[in-house]
Order: sequence, then C-alpha cells, then structure tokens
Amino acid sequence: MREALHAFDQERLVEATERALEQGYSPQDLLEGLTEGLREVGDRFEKGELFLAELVAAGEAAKKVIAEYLKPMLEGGGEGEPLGHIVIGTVAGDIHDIGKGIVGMMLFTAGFEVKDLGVDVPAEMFVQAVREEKPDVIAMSALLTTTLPMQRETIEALEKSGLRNTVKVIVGGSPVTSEWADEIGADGYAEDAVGAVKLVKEILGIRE
Ligand code: B12
Repeated sequence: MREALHAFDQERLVEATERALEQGYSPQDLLEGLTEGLREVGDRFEKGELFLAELVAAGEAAKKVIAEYLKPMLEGGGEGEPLGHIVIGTVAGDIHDIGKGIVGMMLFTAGFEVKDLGVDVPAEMFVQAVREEKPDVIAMSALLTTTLPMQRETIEALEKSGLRNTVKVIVGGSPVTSEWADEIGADGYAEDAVGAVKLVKEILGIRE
C-alpha cells in the first residue's frame, strides 16, 4: 500500500488494500499504514521531490480507499451507547481534510459518536454545533500556519458565547504543538489519530 501511494497509483492501492484485507489486516491497521504513507509523501512534496499534481493523486487514492473500503467496514462497528459525542472540523480558510477524516474515523471506531462539520468551518459554526449538539468534545484540525489562529478564534468565540465550560476542546494538524494548544487554552493536543483517541479518553476520564 505504501509503495502504491508513493507511485500515486490508485489501481495498485485498491489491489493492495483488497489483498491486505483478505490476509486479515484490520481497517484500523490499514488506516495507520495509510497515514504513515501519506506523511512520507507529504515530506517528499515539502522537499520539492514531488509535483502538486502527484501529491493530489496520492491524496485522492487514499481518500478513495478510505471511503470505499475502510469506512464501510468501520461503520456499524459501535455497539450500545457511544462513549461520548465529538464534533470535528477543519478550521476556516483551510481545506485539508485527510488527517481530520482519519482522526474522525479512529474516534468512531473507538466507540465515539462523531459529527463531521467538514472543512473551512467558521468559528460560529463550531459554536452553533456546541449549542445544538451539546458534544463532549470539539476537535479542530488546521494544516496551515495561516489558519492556526482560527483555532484560537474559535475558542474565543466559545468563551464569548458562554459555552466554553460546557465542552472540551482539542486541536491538531501538522503545525500544531502542545505549546500552541496551551497558549490558546485548548484542553489537549495529539500528534496523530491514535493519540487523538487516547487524548479524548483521557480528558473524558474514560479508562482503557
Ligand atoms: C495533501 C496536502 C494538500 C492537499 C489537501 C487534500 C485534502 N483533501 O486534504 C491539497 C493539494 C488540496 C493541498 C492544498 C494546499 N496546501 Co497542502 N499539504 C498537503 C500535505 C502534503 C499533506 C497533508 C496530509 O493530508 N497529510 C496526511 C495526514 C494523514 O496527516 P495530517 O493532516 O497531518 O493529519 C494527522 C495529524 O496532523 C493529526 N491531526 C490532524 N488533524 C487533527 C485534529 C485533531 C483534533 C487532532 C488531535 C489531531 C489531528 O492526525 C492526523 C492523522 O494521524 C501537507 C504537508 C504536511 N506535512 O502536512 C501540505 C501542506 C499542509 N500544504 C501546504 C500549502 C501551502 C497548501 C496550499 C496553500 C497550496 C497552494 N499554494 O494552493 C493549499 C491550501 C488550500 C487551503 N486553503 O487549505 C503547506 C502549509 C505550509 C504552512 N506552513 O502553512 C504544507 C505543509 C506543504 C508545504 N510544506 O508546503 N494540500
């Protein structure tokens, strides 16, 4: 799967996914593998080794496999009451959604109900979702240094609306650090999707 991602080869990625599933790998295993592969592809793009079109092709291939193979297998997996309710979204001005999608799916598989607000989500939309859905946690993704401040603005908007103490806020995305999370008054930060599940369980006091 990793090789197929590096070759931006959608057909090969689909074949590799089918083979891995036949061999008994779980969708979670494959999500972790895809995350790692995408990160490597991202690093190569940053070093100038790849063109934007190649990056987009790798991203699209990963999204297809997630949407058509992994997501359907993960859906319906949760039994009984959800462990908690999460609202997730990518902040205003930012359309990166692959990592956010993986975080949402991992949380869902871990037993949480997840409402995905999509990308380019303004602060007011997060506030409205908190008012209407009463989630336990909101999770904000930002991939651009220029959109990082939107995480702060969203927290400020929650404070202004008087809802901040009704919900935990977690932040993530490649430019986010735990120092940034502290500075803007978030309740937590995780580096990746596996960490996000651990973090949410920790801040909600759910024992493994
Ligand atoms: C794929 C990609 C794109 C794709 C996005 C496709 C899509 N549907 O998402 C496309 C080609 C559209 C794109 C566009 C742009 N991109 Co871009 N993109 C990337 C790239 C290479 C990989 C991102 C990715 O999907 N990684 C794989 C996923 C799995 O990782 P992830 O997103 O980091 O998510 C993981 C963790 O961060 C974490 N996480 C993520 N969200 C959250 C949330 C919470 C709450 C938690 C706890 C954890 C968490 O868990 C995830 C899973 O493990 C990055 C490089 C990089 N290093 O990030 C550049 C990058 C982010 N892009 C960049 C830029 C500049 C842009 C553009 C402005 C380019 C342009 N000139 O048009 C536009 C921006 C458009 C916009 N307004 O948003 C820059 C940002 C630079 C900066 N410092 O701000 C980067 C860093 C590349 C670079 N070095 O130049 N991009």
